[in-house]
Amino acid sequence: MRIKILQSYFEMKAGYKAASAITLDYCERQKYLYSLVKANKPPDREVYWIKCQEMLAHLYDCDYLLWLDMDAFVYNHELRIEEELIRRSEQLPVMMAADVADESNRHSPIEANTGVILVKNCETAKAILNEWWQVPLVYPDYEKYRYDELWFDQSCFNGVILPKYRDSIKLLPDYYLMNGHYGTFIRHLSGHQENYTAKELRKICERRSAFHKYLPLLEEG
Ligand SMILES: [Mn+2]
Repeated sequence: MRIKILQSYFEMKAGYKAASAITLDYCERQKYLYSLVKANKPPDREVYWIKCQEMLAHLYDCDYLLWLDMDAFVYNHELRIEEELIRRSEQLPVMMAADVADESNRHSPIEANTGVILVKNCETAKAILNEWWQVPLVYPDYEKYRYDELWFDQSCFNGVILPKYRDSIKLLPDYYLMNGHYGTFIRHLSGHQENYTAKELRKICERRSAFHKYLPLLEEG
C-alpha cells in the first residue's frame, strides 16, 4: 500500500519549516511519500482553498493521501497510518476528526475539522473534493466563503459536503488521535494568536529530546 502525506504553503510562516521537517522525517522512517508544495493563490478565492485542488492533483501515485495543514505535524513517529488511521476509516473514502482543538475548545464536535484529512484514492473521494471546491460557486449562500468569511473551506465542507456524503465520510469523535492541540499521533496547532504555531511547536520541541534537533528551524522564524 502506498501512502503519501501532502502539505502546501503559500507563505513560509514561522513554525512551518519545523512542522514540515518533522513530518518529512516521519515519512522517511515509515517509507511513505511526502510532498511539500508551494501553492499559487487561486484567482477566485482565498489561498486556504488550495487543499481541494492539491489533494486532487496528488491522488495518482498513492492508495491513501493524508493532507496536513502547515500548522499540523506528526507527533508520534512510531505509529503507522495503516494501523491507526486506515483501519479506523472502515474503507470509507474520507476520514476526518471532529472539530475540537482541545477539551476547553470544543468548537463543533459533530462537524469536521479540515486541517487533517485522510483520503482514499477512489472515485467517490475525487467527487467529494471536486464538489467541495464547487460549493461557493454553486450555492449562493456559500459564495461569501471564497474570501473573508470564516471558516472558508471548512464552513462549506460542513454545510454542504458532510451532510450530502455522510455515508462516505468517517468523522472521528476521538479527535485527539489525528487532530487537536494535544493529538497523540497527529497534532494540529490551530490558533488565532500571532505565531501560535511557532510558539507551541517550540515548547513541544524543547520538552522532547527526540525533537531538539528541530529547534534551530524554529529560531529562523
Ligand atoms: Mn490549520
